[in-house]
Amino acid sequence: MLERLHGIKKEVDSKLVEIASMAELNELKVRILGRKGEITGLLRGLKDLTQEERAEFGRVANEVKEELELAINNKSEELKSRELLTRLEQETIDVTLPGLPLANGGKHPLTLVMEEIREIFMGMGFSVAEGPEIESDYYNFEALNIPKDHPARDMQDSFYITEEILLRTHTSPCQVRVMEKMAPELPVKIIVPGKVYRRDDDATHSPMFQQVEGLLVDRNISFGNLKGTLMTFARRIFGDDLRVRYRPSFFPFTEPSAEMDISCVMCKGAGCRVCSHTGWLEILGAGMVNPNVLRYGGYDPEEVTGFAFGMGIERIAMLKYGVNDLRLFFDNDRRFLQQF
Ligand code: 2NM
Repeated sequence: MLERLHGIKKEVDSKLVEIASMAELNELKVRILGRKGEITGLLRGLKDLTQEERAEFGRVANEVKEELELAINNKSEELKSRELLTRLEQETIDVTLPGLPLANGGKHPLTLVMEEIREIFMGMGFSVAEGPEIESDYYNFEALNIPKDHPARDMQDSFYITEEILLRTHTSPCQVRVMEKMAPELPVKIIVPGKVYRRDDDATHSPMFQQVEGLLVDRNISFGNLKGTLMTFARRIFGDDLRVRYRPSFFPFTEPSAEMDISCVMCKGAGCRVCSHTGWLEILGAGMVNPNVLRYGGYDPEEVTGFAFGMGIERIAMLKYGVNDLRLFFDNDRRFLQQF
């Protein structure tokens, strides 16, 4: 039996020299070391041996088996690395082939409109100011002449963090902050773009939306300055041929207050679905800064006056691009976004 064992070892050693493929190697491995292989077969003969012979044979058989396993594994590694080398030598890569195209990203339509509005007001000498989205009750309401019992302060309308802290419902608090910082320097001539938060959620209202508010404080600022500035803005963003009109309105932070309409961008004022057959579209609110707000900002309303305005970016973008559903801006469907 020992002889037979050494015979197997010799046979395997010589086979291993010749073998040139993994398939052949696996075949050999199964034939010698497999469950029904030659080694197993030999071990079955153990029962016919004496105690000592059995011990001796078992020891040698295990040794040989380990040697064979090692030799076969080494051969396997050798074959694998040879296969890899062959592939590396034969395969060629054409480095002149064009690469895979990378899709270009683009700006969101609301970003495009925001940038355009900023450019227009910067062109008229306004600076851009930004401030926190988490505000105190004082800056968001108190300093803007919105009294404690005003409905805008209702928990139903705003996102409160504590009784004194909330997500800003407009960007005006930042305008008070800028006035405080600058007073008594003149003029204050800023726009404040940014996100604001209100507890609204339907086809025309999102709980988060973007605003641009503007403020001009100086000596002798009149409603005429407001009209000129805002008409210039409207014509630059929607077209030179449009008309504007002002309707009286109310805001706690301005007096008098007004809404500005533009002639309908779809039908040029003839009347259509978009303008509910009125020929006019409301695009922003504005007014002369309430004396109380000027005082909160650190200015003397006997010395200076100011105008302020505010607009929703989503609404401007819908009118400019003819988008009929606000939610398209927030769905992030690329088929929509790729059109801008
Ligand atoms: C609007 C309409 C009218 C406004 C007022 C102020 C401030 F801080 F000066 F008092 N900022 N923005 C204002 C005025 C905003 O949004 C429809």
